[in-house]
Parts: sequence; structure tokens; C-alpha cells
Amino acid sequence: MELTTERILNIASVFRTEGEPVSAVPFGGGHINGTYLVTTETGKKYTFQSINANVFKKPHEVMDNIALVLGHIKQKVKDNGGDPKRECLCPVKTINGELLYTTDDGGYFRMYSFIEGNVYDSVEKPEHFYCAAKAFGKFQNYLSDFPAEKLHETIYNFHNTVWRFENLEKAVAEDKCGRLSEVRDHVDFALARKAEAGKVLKAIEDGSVPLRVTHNDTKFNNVLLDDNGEGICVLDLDTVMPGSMLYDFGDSIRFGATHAAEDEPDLTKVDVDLELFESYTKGFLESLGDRITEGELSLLAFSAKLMTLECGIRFLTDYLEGDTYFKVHFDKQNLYRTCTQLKLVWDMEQKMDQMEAIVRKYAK
Ligand code: GN1
Ligand code: MG
Repeated sequence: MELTTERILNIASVFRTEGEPVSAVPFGGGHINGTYLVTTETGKKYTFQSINANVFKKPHEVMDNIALVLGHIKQKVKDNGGDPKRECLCPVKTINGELLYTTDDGGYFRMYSFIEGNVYDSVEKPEHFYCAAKAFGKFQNYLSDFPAEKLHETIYNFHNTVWRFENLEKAVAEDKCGRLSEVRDHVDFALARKAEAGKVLKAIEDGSVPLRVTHNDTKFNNVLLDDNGEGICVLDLDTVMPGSMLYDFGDSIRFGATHAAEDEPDLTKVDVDLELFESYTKGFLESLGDRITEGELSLLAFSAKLMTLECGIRFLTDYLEGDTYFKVHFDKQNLYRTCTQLKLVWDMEQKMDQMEAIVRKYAK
């Protein structure tokens, strides 16, 4: 839903801001929700978001999860002598005391206080990636004693790669938009790797990998860094759910350990930078210490490939279904995204032994 500035300002004024909202500009590069930077007459800034209810079917449950998780993290930050207003997201309530505002036409909106810092869409320096790993590792640590049963499953089967394959096969069988012939090679490439899709799920089932509360969307642009590159705060908590640490590690590598954008058309530019892989692995394992299990360590490098494959087949499925899930800004964007992810999968397969060796180098 495209929103006019006037409409955003009207809805934003329903929240308890310091002063009346006077400006609103699109902000960030998320593929799902709409994000705007709202400024009030007093100069105070807020992050204002419309929640995509096509993706998050129960937005109230998303906000319930976020409130619970933030309450828990806030306490941990305080216990560690930190500043909760800077180190964790701070939701702003509506004048009725709600975390979510619902419009008559089915729109869902929420607001956070704006935290100053930098969000990057790609990793400019390996040290930044190391710091992002530390921040996501710390987030994981803070939630290690959070009672997982309190959380709703906000997106069904979110990181169930086996189910993601089933969806791909359904989209292939239906070929709703007549795009199958164009992507046949990509489908074949993905399906040739279907046997590996259940590896992490199986390890969770047999107990060798513990179920934890995880972020599940650990892209490099979901962490706020200060001017020195140090992590300030983890963003985008919509998918915090019970999951595996492997999902968080793998997704960070998928997005951040390459210099190419997710929709880079020139595939010669798309590969995994092992120096970046090493920076992230070092930061992540340092912050987890001995909390990571042998079962997790043994699948850590593989998880990068699995999460990249999963994301690739999600983009491919969406392309076959007519681009109904991920926002697209131009024709074939989901196809470009598919290609980068599958190229990364291929490159990780070539470099898997080196990735495994890096994991072992930093494992205690
Ligand atoms: C979406 O919302 P955003 O852009 O942070 C998606 C992730 C994908 C990612 C790919 C709720 O994340 O799962 O990995 O795009 N979020 C949801 O860039 O589906
Ligand atoms: Mg995001």
C-alpha cells in the first residue's frame, strides 16, 4: 500500500510523540514492511512502520513478541550497565496506550524512537562485520534464558527449508505466470540440493542442535553501528521466534560475506569473501563462548549454504508466483535475487572445506 506523506503524518499523530509530526520520508531498504523516518516540530525523530499483513498475518502477535523480547533485553542491558534507550528498540505507544494502530482499511502501524547510528546495506570493512557478529551474538546471549514458549510463531515454518522446497515445487507445477521456462535451470539447480534441506531440522529433532530463541533475519542492515563500527543495537525484531542459532549465523553470511548486492545483475561479481566469512565467524564464536554446542559447530559452515539456498528458493518461488511476497522495484528483480543466491550457494560449495577450517580455527 503506497501512502501519501499527509496520510503518514495523520496516522503518526495518533502516537505519543514529542511534538506534532511534520515530516515523513521513506527509510531503509526492507523487502516487507514500509519504513519512514518521521520528524516532529520539536525535531525529535521516530521510525514509523506499516506492517505488511500479507506476510505477518497476525500483526498483534508480532507486537506481543516484540514487547516481551524487548522487556527481557532491556533488563539485561540495564544489568550490564548499558543504556537501554540506545541499545534496544523503544516502541512508542498510541494515545490509547497500544503498540499497534489499526486503520479502518486494514492497515497496521507502529512506531519506535529513532536511535542515531549507521545502517549499511553492504559490508565496507571486515571490522564492521566482526562487530555485527558480536552484536547478534550478544542478542542471542541476552535471550538465552528467555522462555521460548511465550512467543508466537509469527510466520509459519519460517526457516523450514523442506517446506520452502515444497512451496517451490508447487509454484513450479502451477507455473501461474508462465515464467517456468525462463527459470528451468535455476529450478533444477535448487532441486538437485533438495536432499540437504532437512539437515538442520533433523538435528533439532534428534536433539543434537538445541532450539533457541533466535532473530531469524540477521542481515547486515538489521544492525545499527556507531561511527567506529561498533554495534549499538539489533533491529527488525519481527521474526524473533524459537529457531536455531544456525539460522542466524547462516543468514548473516548469506547477506554480508559478499560484496555484491542481493540483486546484482553481474554474477561475476557475486562470490563469498572468505576474509569476511572469517571476521563474522570470529565475532560470533567469541561472543557465544562455550554456549555453542558441538552439534551447532559441526553445521555452522553448512548453515551459510543452507540459508542462502533457502533464500534463493524463496525468491524463485515468488518470481514464479508473480512477485507477491517480496517488494520489487523493477521487473525481474526477484529473478536477479534468485541468481545471486544460487551463485553464492555454488561458490560456498567450492569453498566449504576452507569455511569449515575457519570455523574450527575459532571454535574453543
Ligand atoms: C526479508 O524485511 P527484510 O527485508 O529485513 C525477509 C527475510 C529475507 C530477506 C531477504 C519477514 O527481510 O526473511 O531473508 O528479506 N523477511 C521476511 O533479503 O520474510
Ligand atoms: Mg530488515
